[in-house]
Amino acid sequence: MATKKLHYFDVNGLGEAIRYILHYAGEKFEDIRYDRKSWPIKNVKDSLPFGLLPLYEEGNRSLHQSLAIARYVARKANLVPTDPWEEAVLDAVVYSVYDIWGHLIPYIKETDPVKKQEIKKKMMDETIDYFFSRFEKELKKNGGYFGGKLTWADFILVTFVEAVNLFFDTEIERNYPAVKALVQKIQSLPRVKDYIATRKPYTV
Ligand SMILES: N[C@@H](CCC(=O)N[C@@H](CS)C(=O)NCC(=O)O)C(=O)O
Repeated sequence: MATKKLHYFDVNGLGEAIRYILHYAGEKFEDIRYDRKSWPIKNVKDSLPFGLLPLYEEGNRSLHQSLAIARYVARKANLVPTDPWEEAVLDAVVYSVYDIWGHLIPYIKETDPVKKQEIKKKMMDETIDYFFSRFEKELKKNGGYFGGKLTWADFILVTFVEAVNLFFDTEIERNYPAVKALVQKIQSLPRVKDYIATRKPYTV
Protein backbone atom coordinates (compact mmCIF):
# COMPACT_ATOMS: atom_id res chain seq x y z
CA MET A 1 0.00 0.00 0.00
CA ALA A 2 1.33 3.45 -0.97
CA THR A 3 2.62 5.57 1.90
CA LYS A 4 0.34 8.53 2.54
CA LYS A 5 1.59 11.84 3.90
CA LEU A 6 -0.21 15.09 4.59
CA HIS A 7 1.95 18.20 4.94
CA TYR A 8 0.38 21.23 6.61
CA PHE A 9 0.94 23.67 9.43
CA ASP A 10 0.30 22.77 13.04
CA VAL A 11 -3.11 24.47 12.91
CA ASN A 12 -6.59 23.40 11.82
CA GLY A 13 -7.09 25.82 8.88
CA LEU A 14 -7.29 24.29 5.42
CA GLY A 15 -5.80 20.98 6.53
CA GLU A 16 -8.17 19.78 9.21
CA ALA A 17 -11.00 18.57 6.96
CA ILE A 18 -8.46 16.38 5.15
CA ARG A 19 -7.18 15.03 8.49
CA TYR A 20 -10.76 14.33 9.66
CA ILE A 21 -11.68 12.52 6.45
CA LEU A 22 -8.51 10.42 6.49
CA HIS A 23 -9.14 9.45 10.10
CA TYR A 24 -12.81 8.75 9.43
CA ALA A 25 -11.77 6.49 6.54
CA GLY A 26 -9.34 4.66 8.84
CA GLU A 27 -6.42 5.55 6.56
CA LYS A 28 -2.91 5.34 7.97
CA PHE A 29 -1.06 8.52 7.07
CA GLU A 30 1.85 10.59 8.23
CA ASP A 31 0.51 13.86 9.62
CA ILE A 32 3.49 16.14 8.95
CA ARG A 33 3.08 19.52 10.65
CA TYR A 34 5.22 22.61 10.21
CA ASP A 35 5.58 25.30 12.83
CA ARG A 36 4.25 28.58 11.42
CA LYS A 37 6.90 30.49 13.36
CA SER A 38 9.67 28.69 11.45
CA TRP A 39 7.97 29.31 8.09
CA PRO A 40 9.09 29.70 5.36
CA ILE A 41 11.30 26.64 5.50
CA LYS A 42 13.06 27.30 2.21
CA ASN A 43 13.65 23.76 0.99
CA VAL A 44 10.04 22.76 1.79
CA LYS A 45 8.44 25.89 0.31
CA ASP A 46 10.57 25.64 -2.83
CA SER A 47 9.49 22.04 -3.29
CA LEU A 48 5.75 22.90 -3.29
CA PRO A 49 4.06 23.46 -6.67
CA PHE A 50 2.83 26.95 -5.69
CA GLY A 51 4.81 27.35 -2.48
CA LEU A 52 1.66 26.67 -0.40
CA LEU A 53 0.36 24.00 1.95
CA PRO A 54 -1.42 21.62 2.26
CA LEU A 55 0.31 19.00 0.15
CA TYR A 56 -0.76 15.37 0.06
CA GLU A 57 1.50 12.53 -1.03
CA GLU A 58 0.54 9.00 -1.95
CA GLY A 59 3.51 6.87 -2.91
CA ASN A 60 5.45 8.85 -5.51
CA ARG A 61 2.50 11.12 -6.45
CA SER A 62 1.62 14.40 -4.83
CA LEU A 63 -1.38 16.72 -4.88
CA HIS A 64 -1.82 20.31 -3.75
CA GLN A 65 -4.90 22.56 -3.21
CA SER A 66 -6.89 21.71 -0.11
CA LEU A 67 -10.20 21.11 -1.90
CA ALA A 68 -8.66 18.85 -4.54
CA ILE A 69 -7.07 16.80 -1.76
CA ALA A 70 -10.20 16.75 0.39
CA ARG A 71 -12.39 15.70 -2.53
CA TYR A 72 -9.91 12.96 -3.52
CA VAL A 73 -9.66 11.40 -0.07
CA ALA A 74 -13.41 11.84 0.43
CA ARG A 75 -14.20 10.02 -2.80
CA LYS A 76 -12.18 7.04 -1.62
CA ALA A 77 -14.16 7.13 1.64
CA ASN A 78 -17.53 7.18 -0.17
CA LEU A 79 -18.18 10.73 0.94
CA VAL A 80 -18.75 12.10 -2.59
CA PRO A 81 -21.99 11.19 -4.41
CA THR A 82 -21.68 9.25 -7.66
CA ASP A 83 -24.47 11.28 -9.28
CA PRO A 84 -22.83 14.28 -11.07
CA TRP A 85 -25.64 16.68 -10.14
CA GLU A 86 -25.55 15.73 -6.47
CA GLU A 87 -21.79 16.05 -6.55
CA ALA A 88 -22.02 19.55 -8.07
CA VAL A 89 -24.59 20.66 -5.49
CA LEU A 90 -22.12 19.74 -2.74
CA ASP A 91 -19.30 21.47 -4.60
CA ALA A 92 -21.43 24.63 -4.46
CA VAL A 93 -21.70 24.30 -0.67
CA VAL A 94 -17.96 23.78 -0.35
CA TYR A 95 -17.16 26.80 -2.54
CA SER A 96 -19.53 28.91 -0.45
CA VAL A 97 -17.61 27.91 2.68
CA TYR A 98 -14.41 28.90 0.90
CA ASP A 99 -15.98 32.27 -0.01
CA ILE A 100 -16.08 33.01 3.73
CA TRP A 101 -12.44 31.97 4.07
CA GLY A 102 -11.84 34.87 1.66
CA HIS A 103 -13.40 37.23 4.25
CA LEU A 104 -11.29 35.76 7.06
CA ILE A 105 -7.90 36.20 5.34
CA PRO A 106 -7.80 40.04 5.76
CA TYR A 107 -8.47 39.49 9.49
CA ILE A 108 -5.63 36.97 9.78
CA LYS A 109 -3.21 39.23 7.88
CA GLU A 110 -4.11 42.51 9.67
CA THR A 111 -1.51 43.47 12.28
CA ASP A 112 -3.12 46.70 13.60
CA PRO A 113 -5.20 45.57 16.64
CA VAL A 114 -7.88 48.26 16.14
CA LYS A 115 -8.38 47.44 12.47
CA LYS A 116 -8.37 43.73 13.37
CA GLN A 117 -11.25 44.27 15.80
CA GLU A 118 -13.16 46.24 13.16
CA ILE A 119 -12.82 43.40 10.65
CA LYS A 120 -13.87 40.89 13.31
CA LYS A 121 -16.96 42.93 14.24
CA LYS A 122 -18.03 43.30 10.62
CA MET A 123 -17.54 39.58 10.03
CA MET A 124 -19.48 38.60 13.14
CA ASP A 125 -22.30 41.13 12.56
CA GLU A 126 -22.69 40.69 8.82
CA THR A 127 -20.75 37.98 6.98
CA ILE A 128 -21.18 35.08 9.38
CA ASP A 129 -24.92 35.46 9.66
CA TYR A 130 -25.35 36.01 5.94
CA PHE A 131 -23.69 32.66 5.18
CA PHE A 132 -24.70 30.65 8.22
CA SER A 133 -28.42 31.43 8.04
CA ARG A 134 -28.28 29.97 4.53
CA PHE A 135 -26.26 26.90 5.59
CA GLU A 136 -28.77 26.41 8.41
CA LYS A 137 -31.68 26.43 5.95
CA GLU A 138 -29.98 23.91 3.65
CA LEU A 139 -29.18 21.55 6.51
CA LYS A 140 -32.76 21.68 7.83
CA LYS A 141 -34.13 21.01 4.36
CA ASN A 142 -31.87 17.97 3.90
CA GLY A 143 -32.27 16.10 7.16
CA GLY A 144 -29.26 17.58 8.92
CA TYR A 145 -26.62 16.97 6.22
CA PHE A 146 -25.99 18.99 3.06
CA GLY A 147 -26.45 15.94 0.85
CA GLY A 148 -29.15 14.12 2.85
CA LYS A 149 -26.44 11.90 4.39
CA LEU A 150 -22.84 12.38 5.50
CA THR A 151 -20.60 13.79 2.75
CA TRP A 152 -17.35 15.71 2.45
CA ALA A 153 -19.23 19.05 2.40
CA ASP A 154 -20.21 18.44 6.04
CA PHE A 155 -16.55 18.00 7.00
CA ILE A 156 -15.60 21.20 5.16
CA LEU A 157 -18.22 23.27 6.97
CA VAL A 158 -17.51 21.84 10.42
CA THR A 159 -13.76 22.32 10.22
CA PHE A 160 -14.35 25.88 8.99
CA VAL A 161 -16.56 26.51 12.05
CA GLU A 162 -13.77 25.20 14.26
CA ALA A 163 -11.23 27.49 12.60
CA VAL A 164 -13.42 30.61 12.96
CA ASN A 165 -14.17 29.72 16.57
CA LEU A 166 -10.46 29.51 17.26
CA PHE A 167 -9.64 32.82 15.54
CA PHE A 168 -12.58 34.74 17.03
CA ASP A 169 -12.72 32.93 20.36
CA THR A 170 -16.41 32.27 19.90
CA GLU A 171 -18.93 29.53 19.13
CA ILE A 172 -20.57 30.65 15.91
CA GLU A 173 -22.77 27.57 15.73
CA ARG A 174 -24.69 28.49 18.91
CA ASN A 175 -27.16 30.57 16.86
CA TYR A 176 -27.67 27.86 14.27
CA PRO A 177 -29.08 24.61 15.74
CA ALA A 178 -28.71 22.50 12.59
CA VAL A 179 -25.08 23.63 12.17
CA LYS A 180 -24.46 22.94 15.85
CA ALA A 181 -25.94 19.43 15.53
CA LEU A 182 -23.73 18.79 12.50
CA VAL A 183 -20.63 19.93 14.39
CA GLN A 184 -21.51 17.48 17.17
CA LYS A 185 -22.17 14.64 14.72
CA ILE A 186 -18.85 15.11 12.89
CA GLN A 187 -16.89 15.46 16.13
CA SER A 188 -18.46 12.21 17.41
CA LEU A 189 -17.73 10.11 14.33
CA PRO A 190 -15.70 6.95 14.90
CA ARG A 191 -11.95 7.66 14.74
CA VAL A 192 -12.54 11.42 14.29
CA LYS A 193 -13.53 11.45 17.95
CA ASP A 194 -10.34 9.57 18.89
CA TYR A 195 -8.21 11.92 16.81
CA ILE A 196 -9.78 14.98 18.49
CA ALA A 197 -9.16 13.44 21.92
CA THR A 198 -5.46 12.98 21.20
CA ARG A 199 -4.70 16.16 19.27
CA LYS A 200 -2.98 19.07 20.99
CA PRO A 201 -5.13 22.20 21.41
CA TYR A 202 -4.56 24.69 18.60
CA THR A 203 -3.56 28.29 19.25
CA VAL A 204 -3.74 31.37 17.03
N1 LIG B 1 -6.03 27.66 -2.38
C1 LIG B 1 -5.00 27.02 -1.60
C2 LIG B 1 -4.50 28.03 -0.57
C3 LIG B 1 -3.30 27.48 0.17
C4 LIG B 1 -2.75 28.49 1.16
O1 LIG B 1 -3.01 29.71 1.07
N2 LIG B 1 -1.98 27.97 2.13
C5 LIG B 1 -1.39 28.80 3.14
C6 LIG B 1 -1.73 28.25 4.52
S1 LIG B 1 -3.45 28.21 4.85
C7 LIG B 1 0.13 28.72 3.00
O2 LIG B 1 0.67 27.72 2.60
N3 LIG B 1 0.82 29.80 3.41
C8 LIG B 1 2.25 29.80 3.44
C9 LIG B 1 2.88 30.85 2.56
O3 LIG B 1 2.17 31.70 2.02
O4 LIG B 1 4.12 30.80 2.46
C10 LIG B 1 -5.57 25.76 -0.92
O5 LIG B 1 -6.78 25.72 -0.69
O6 LIG B 1 -4.82 24.81 -0.66
